[in-house]
Amino acid sequence: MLQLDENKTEIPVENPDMRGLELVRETPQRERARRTTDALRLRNREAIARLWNGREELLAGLNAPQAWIPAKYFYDTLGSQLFDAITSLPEYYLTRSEAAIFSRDIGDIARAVGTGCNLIDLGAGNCEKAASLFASLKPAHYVAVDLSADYLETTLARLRHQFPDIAMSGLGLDMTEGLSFPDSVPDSRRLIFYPGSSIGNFTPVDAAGFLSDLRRECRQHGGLLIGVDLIKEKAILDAAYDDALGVTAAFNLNALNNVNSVLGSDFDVRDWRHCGFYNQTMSRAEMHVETRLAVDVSWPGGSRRFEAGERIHTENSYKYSLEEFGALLRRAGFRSVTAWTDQRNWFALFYATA
Ligand code: AVJ
Repeated sequence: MLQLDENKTEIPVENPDMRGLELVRETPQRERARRTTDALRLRNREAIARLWNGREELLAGLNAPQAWIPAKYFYDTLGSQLFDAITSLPEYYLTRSEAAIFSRDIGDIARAVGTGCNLIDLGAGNCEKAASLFASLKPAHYVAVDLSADYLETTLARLRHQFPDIAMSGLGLDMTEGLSFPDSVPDSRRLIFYPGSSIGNFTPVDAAGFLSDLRRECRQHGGLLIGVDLIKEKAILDAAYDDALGVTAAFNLNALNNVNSVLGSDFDVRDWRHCGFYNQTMSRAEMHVETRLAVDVSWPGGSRRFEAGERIHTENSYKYSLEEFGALLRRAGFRSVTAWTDQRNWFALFYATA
């Protein structure tokens, strides 16, 4: 366990995206809230229809000189299944490293967090990660937040049966409405749980904004338990985002199918190849789709030509040092910050108190 000293002088910020941190307060809350949805995983068509209503954002991205597609377009049902498959790949160490921290340090973590909290699980999905903490954390109430309320209800029905002492609610929260929880979410002793390094999909500036929203939602005596992928050797990160079996490639290219179904465009997946690598200068893994030949892509009301080798940027996954992320948490207003890492120092679990 590592106690990150509150009074430590700020570490120099080398990441260019972090220079604008002070601007965060000026970012309109609505815009920030909309972006938070990118980090959530979706489960079914109904939820996706709700989340993918940002047709304008998608069109702006496709028409931009450097084209991009919001990362949320990965997660239709197939995309979520492909992501689950990614977590079993030998190259994708993130999920296993985080699990290793939980299994080795759960006693320590439970002592820091205490029992009887109101556990709020962001992007709960199948609720598996949170459920594995129930025995140690003994939450009074479990609130599973995901875009698909229907999917959550099925999972919660099973969990309620298994853990009759824990009050449970599912929240099909569309964070485009802002990140504030309804009155049904208990006010006291909130523990917000945000595992998997999903925070990496935000730029550091947006992450700072999102973390201060979370800080606010923690109220008094609350805390945040968050998983963060750490900076490491490029070769390891390159492999994690470009695996030998091509599962990450399928996950990435599937975004084009999802764009077709939303926009009515005619991307042919066969024309595109996966690009996944670590950008050391930016401290982030990047995914792009790259066209193998010059193509014209059309949709109702528009079209675009992509020259051979041209790319569409589909995801950023930022990596942090322990010090950088600790500083980000303190800037967001969290007070004491504790971190646990796995044996190789590849992944960190932070506990920050409001
Ligand atoms: C779910 C956002 C944490 O960034 O590592 C996996 C998504 N992208 N392989 C990540 C992802 C490529 C993943 N997160």
